[in-house]
Amino acid sequence: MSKADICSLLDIKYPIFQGGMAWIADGRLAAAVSNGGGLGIISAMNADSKYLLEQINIARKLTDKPFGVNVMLMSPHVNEVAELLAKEKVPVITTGAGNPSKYIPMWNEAGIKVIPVVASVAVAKLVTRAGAAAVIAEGGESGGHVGEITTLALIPQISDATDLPVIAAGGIADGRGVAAAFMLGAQGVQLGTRFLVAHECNVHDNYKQKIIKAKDIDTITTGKRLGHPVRSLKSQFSREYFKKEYDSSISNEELEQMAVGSLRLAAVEGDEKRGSFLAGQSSGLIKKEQPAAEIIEEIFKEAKEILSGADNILNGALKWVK
Ligand code: TUI
Repeated sequence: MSKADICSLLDIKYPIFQGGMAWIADGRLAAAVSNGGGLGIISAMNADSKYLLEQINIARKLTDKPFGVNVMLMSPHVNEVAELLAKEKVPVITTGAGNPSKYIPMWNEAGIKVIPVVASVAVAKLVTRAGAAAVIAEGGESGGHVGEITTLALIPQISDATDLPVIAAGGIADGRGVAAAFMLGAQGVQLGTRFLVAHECNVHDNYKQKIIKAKDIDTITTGKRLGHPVRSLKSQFSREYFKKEYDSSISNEELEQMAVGSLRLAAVEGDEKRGSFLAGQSSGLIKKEQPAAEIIEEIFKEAKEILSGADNILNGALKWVK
């Protein structure tokens, strides 16, 4: 069965979402991505509805294109944020770090398209039944809170498990990743780390420079002991945290306490010692800062070139196949 076209569904030009990165994805970045033809997304992170409304109004001032809001389901303010979004009727809501099923009827009644991030086939099936409009299938290569399964293995399995359009996320930063995602059965892509270095992204310059300098092996996953693994750049903070996780004399409470405030320290203060610089494995592919619109144009130009050059493969590696 062919799946709905995500661009027609959401009224966007290119099938690309910007990830809803906590402390990073604000109204200004979301508007820049939407003006560039993708779907910009504001992160509701752990903030209250007052902060979120301010960011929604900033995005509305800067763009007349559709944009989304990402709801982090572990947020202490999740209920008030969920209600605000229904009242404001934002075009799209994406969710992360949990199962959003109980909020979907309220959001759908407000005419909002709900697109949950899922990291497993089971949760993809749950949200399909609950009324989602599409799913974002996120592999463990991504930055932040991650699942176990890689993008390469996850996308085709989720694509088979739901009739909804699938947006691939995790490890994608250029046109090659986009072309591969389409071949795996995705209808679109979501990129976080690549948009973090956009000119319009307000994150501290130290954060951008760390991503631009990062090599393939420069990310690490911590937090497994507490049940919520998180991928970040290797740093003083993440190395110390990693060591303490394997030290049985350290309590879970101490570990939790250590992480409090670390995302803000990285994103706002650029604190290289105590900050937690969440980033995906695609960091090694990212070489420079650019305007968001240029990032989008470049990626899709490259994806189109690659897909039009697929004859090389058909007439080369696959030449004997009838
Ligand atoms: O949510 C993310 N990425 C995030 S959230 C975040 S804030 C945070 N900080 C510290 C610890 C934990 C969170 C930073 N980055 N990505 C989307 C995502 N969602 N990845 C995996 C999932 C997910 C996991 C379980 C989605 C659904 C799910 O369902 C399980 C259930 O509850 O049934």
